[in-house]
Amino acid sequence: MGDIKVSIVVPALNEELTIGEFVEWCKEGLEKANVKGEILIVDSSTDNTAEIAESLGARVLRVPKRGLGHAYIDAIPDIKGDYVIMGDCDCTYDFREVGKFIEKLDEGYEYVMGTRMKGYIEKDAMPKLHRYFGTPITTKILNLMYGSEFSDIHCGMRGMTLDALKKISLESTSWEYASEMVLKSVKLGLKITEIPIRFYKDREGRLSHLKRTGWFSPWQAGWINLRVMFEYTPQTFLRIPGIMMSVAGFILITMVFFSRLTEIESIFSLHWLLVGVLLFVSGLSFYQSSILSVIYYGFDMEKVKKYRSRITYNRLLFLAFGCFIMGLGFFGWFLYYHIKNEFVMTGIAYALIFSIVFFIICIQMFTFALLFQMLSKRRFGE
Ligand SMILES: Nc1nc2c(ncn2[C@@H]2O[C@H](COP(=O)(O)OP(=O)(O)OP(=O)(O)O)[C@@H](O)[C@H]2O)c(=O)[nH]1
Ligand SMILES: [Mg+2]
Repeated sequence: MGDIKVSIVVPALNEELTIGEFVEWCKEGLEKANVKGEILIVDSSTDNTAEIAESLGARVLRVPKRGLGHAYIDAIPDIKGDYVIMGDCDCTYDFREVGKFIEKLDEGYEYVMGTRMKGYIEKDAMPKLHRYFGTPITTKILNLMYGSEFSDIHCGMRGMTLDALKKISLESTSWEYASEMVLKSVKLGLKITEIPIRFYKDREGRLSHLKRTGWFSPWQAGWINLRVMFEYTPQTFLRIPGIMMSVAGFILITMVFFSRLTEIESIFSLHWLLVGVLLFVSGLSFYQSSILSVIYYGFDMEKVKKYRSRITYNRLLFLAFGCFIMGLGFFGWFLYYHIKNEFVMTGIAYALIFSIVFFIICIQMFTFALLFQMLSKRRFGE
C-alpha cells in the first residue's frame, strides 16, 4: 500500500444519490493524472452511501456523525497517500480535475486551495447570499487579518501534502474547519497557491445539508468561521491597540500625578485620572493577552523566543511585587493625611486612586506571570 500517492478524502452524510457518480469521477481524475490513488469516504450515513462507495472500489471509514470538521479529523490516521485532496461527494466539485491539484503539489506547493470565484460557477450553484455577500466578506476579513490573498476561503475542494495536514492539526469540528485550515496554512508558513475549479449545482432531488439544517445555518456557518479567525490571531488586533492604550493611559496618569504634586490648578482632574486608569489597565491586558496567544500557538517561534528571553517569571513577579509596594505606599500616604484631616476627603483622595491603580496592575502582573509561566513550560518544558 506504500505506493499510494494521492488520497481523496471525502466526508459523506446520506449521499446515495451522488456517491456512485462521485467515485467514478475520482477514478477518472486519478486515471487522467496517471497516479495511484485511493478514495477514502468518511461516512456517517444511515442510507446506502457506504455500500455503493465500497462496491465501486472506494475505502469507507465509518465514523459517528459529529460534523464536517470532525469527519476530517477522524480520517487523518487512516490516510495512506502523500497527498490529500478534500471536497464534498455531492458532485458539486469536479473531481475529474483532481490532476490540477496533484500538479501543483508536485511543483512543491504544500497547500493548494481551490477557488470557485476565479473558476466556473454553474448558474444557481451558489446562493446569491453566499456568492456575493458571505464568501467575499469573510474571505476579505481573513485576508486582512492574516495578510493573505485568498479569493474563496469556503471552497471545499483543496489539496495538501499529508505532512501539511498533520501540521495544521485541525481542531474545528464543524464548518469552521474551512477557515481554520486556510488561516493555519498561512500561520505555519506553508507554500500556498490557488487554482480555479469548476463548481456545479446540486443534483435534482438533493437538498444541501446547509439548507436541510434551516434558514439560519448559513449565518451560523459565517459566524463560526469569523469566530475562528479571531481565535487564532489575537495579537493582530490586540498588540498595537494595547500598546497605544497603555501608553496614552500612562501619560494621562503621570500628568495627573505631577499636576497634583505641584498643586497647579490644571485640567487634569479626577475624571482624567479615571480615563487614564481605564486606558492603561485595558491596554495592558490587551497586550498581555497578545503575548500569551503568541506563546500558546507557537506559530512564530522566533517571536516566542524573543518574548521568552525578555520576559521571565522572576521579572514579572518582581514587577508585581514592586507594584504591590507602590500600592501600599500610596495607601499609607492617603491614610496618614486622611486621619490627620479627621477623615475629611480632600485632594488626598487622589493618593487612594493611585494606590488602587498599583494594586490592580499588581494583580494583573501576577496573573499574567502565572499564565506566562504555565504556557512557557508547556512549550519549552522548563
Ligand atoms: N461524515 C460526515 N460527513 C458530513 C457531515 N456533515 C456533512 N457531511 C458531508 O460533507 C460534505 C459537505 O457537507 P456540507 O458542508 O453540509 O455541504 P453541502 O450539503 O454540500 O452544502 P453546501 O454548502 O450548500 O454545498 C458532504 O459530502 C456531506 O455529505 C458529518 O457530520 N459527518
Ligand atoms: Mg456541497
